[in-house]
Amino acid sequence: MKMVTTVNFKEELVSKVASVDRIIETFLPGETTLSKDLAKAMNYSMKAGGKRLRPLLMAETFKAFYKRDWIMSGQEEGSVKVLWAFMAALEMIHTHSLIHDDLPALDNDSLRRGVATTHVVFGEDIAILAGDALLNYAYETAFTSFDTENADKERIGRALQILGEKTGLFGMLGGQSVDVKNEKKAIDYRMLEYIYANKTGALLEAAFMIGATLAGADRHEIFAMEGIGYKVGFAFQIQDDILDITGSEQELGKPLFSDDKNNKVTYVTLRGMEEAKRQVKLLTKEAVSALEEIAPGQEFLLSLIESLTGRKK
Ligand code: GRG
Repeated sequence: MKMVTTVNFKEELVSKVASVDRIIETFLPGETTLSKDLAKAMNYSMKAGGKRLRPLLMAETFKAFYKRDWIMSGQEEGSVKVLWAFMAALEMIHTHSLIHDDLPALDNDSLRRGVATTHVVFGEDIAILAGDALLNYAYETAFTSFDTENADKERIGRALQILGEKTGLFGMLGGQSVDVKNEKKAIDYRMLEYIYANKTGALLEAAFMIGATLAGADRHEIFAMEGIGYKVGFAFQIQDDILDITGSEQELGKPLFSDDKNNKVTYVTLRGMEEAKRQVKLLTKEAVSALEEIAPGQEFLLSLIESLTGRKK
């Protein structure tokens, strides 16, 4: 595959992730009032880091269609403020899913983002509530964008619709339910594809689609970005399967062999390690070509997508 790596990709990535961290931090709930213990549990996992991939993809897609330079340079335009709220909201939804995914009733993991999982630190009861509260707070956060001066309310409405659909029954939660119901069963490729497209792919699709929507992209462009999100999401989950076997616990920040422990059929168990690696590269190549066609000249975004094939965490 031809790598389109930008000259200082790694430095740029570090600096952009730091910007995303700062943006997210401004939307986190204060740890005040009698419910401060819940807020602490919500903030614990949000502040533990993570790659911030979804908000970063959203911001870069926004930039591609907004046709202005990097949008974290102190510009205070309404559209940018709205984008920030949606970046934080998507990361909250993603973090909610991780808190719940780690619970004893689901994967029962005790390490996430390099630190003890929320239920280990705060107890199972508060971890359940923290996941619920983060999911709700995500929408509270996204709704605040209606208060932004000169905001385009129609775009906000459409972005909310995407956020809701991609999170719920016909997105991440639906996919996760099929995954959970079929643990320890010999599922076929069709079902595996459904699970991956939804439990992992849907939020990545949302990142690309919302970024494009808030920047004023048309329906055709948003549809194309959904397709790119599908491919990136599928490749991302296959790489997750690979890393669950070949990765390092320290780099991943979560335990290895989680799939084996839970008797899960994965792309690797179904098609083999070599085919899994080949498929990650193929899907990435297709996503990159589609992006070059619909939004030419997005070097950082292309490099970011390509970097996921070799990710170790
Ligand atoms: C509501 C009971 C209940 C459960 C919900 C929806 C859900 C649990 C879980 C979603 C499924 C899930 C965790 C899918 C895996 C997707 C994935 C590979 C997550 C890891 O994402 P990264 O690598 O994580 O981007 P960081 O920590 O870097 O943000």
